[in-house]
Amino acid sequence: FISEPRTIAIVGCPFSGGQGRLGVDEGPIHMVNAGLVQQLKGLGWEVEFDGHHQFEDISAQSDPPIGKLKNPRLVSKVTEAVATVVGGHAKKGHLPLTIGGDHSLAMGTVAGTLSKYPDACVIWVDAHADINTPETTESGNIHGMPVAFLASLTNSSSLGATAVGETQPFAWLDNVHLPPSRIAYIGLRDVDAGEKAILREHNIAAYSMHEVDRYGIGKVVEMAIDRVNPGRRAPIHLSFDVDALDPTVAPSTGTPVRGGLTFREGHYICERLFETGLVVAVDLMEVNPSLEDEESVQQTVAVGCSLVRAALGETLL
Ligand code: NNH
Ligand code: MN
Ligand code: MN
Ligand code: MN
Repeated sequence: FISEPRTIAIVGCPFSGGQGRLGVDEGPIHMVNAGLVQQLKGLGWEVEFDGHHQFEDISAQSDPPIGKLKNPRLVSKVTEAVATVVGGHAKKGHLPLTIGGDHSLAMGTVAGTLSKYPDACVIWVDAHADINTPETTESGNIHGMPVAFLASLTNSSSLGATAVGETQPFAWLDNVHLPPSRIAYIGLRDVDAGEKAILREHNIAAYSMHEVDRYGIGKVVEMAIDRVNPGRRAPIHLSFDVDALDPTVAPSTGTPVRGGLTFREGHYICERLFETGLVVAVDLMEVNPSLEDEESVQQTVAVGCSLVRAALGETLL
């Protein structure tokens, strides 16, 4: 049984180093400026927000690729810091709400959640599986890899050699382990060939848009919870990539994929997870206010805020 947090700690993460498109670092700033703090207070929460997280800067010259991985030192440093911050809030009994920024940040958020709740499970809502390894990645973008690191499908030694005396990027994650049996995906529709093999090999619960069409979102959410949380007692970390939504609903994101979740399907997932009383941490990632026109940006920011509210208790009645 989880004693219900009464305080939300907003962790704003203006970070874009896990992928190549500038602007996604502006996502959390826009969401907070849209009134997120007041909106959550309006739901009855205490809200802590001490400004956006300031990340250490590592210049591109001092962070050349390792193998195919881009910005490995930067992403490792930033996500390690996020793990400490998120873990700290969770340990105080607060509910960390992390606003990205790109989805590589979830290496930090999920690690932080596990530091307080070792038996937590993760519901990953995304068009993409984000489970590439340094071997399978085609893009080299680390936002396509967080689940592989969290689930120990890869580790820092598989990156290959770094300079003598340098700490191996992602070594801090080597002792973090989210069992593959405690990950469920909803909304997938753009999964790389290597990722499909990994999902199959590890028998990971994955509900793509095909399953959403076939069973309906209501059934899919129950199936997802039952797979990762059969007794319905374990804490749930919700990691929501806004690109899970259809691009007509959330256009301002770096890798939109058509055929996504409707506005209601996205919100239903959040509402239903909140109803379980088991949600201990929420991520809302990949809102990029520099993409598409002003109306699209405003629409995407607004839908990001409303998904967060749904995950934190807003009801229709
Ligand atoms: N699978 C691709 C990659 O590894 C795309 C990942 N893009 C995302 N993930 N937006 O959520 O680069
Ligand atoms: Mn706190
Ligand atoms: Mn993602
Ligand atoms: Mn995605």
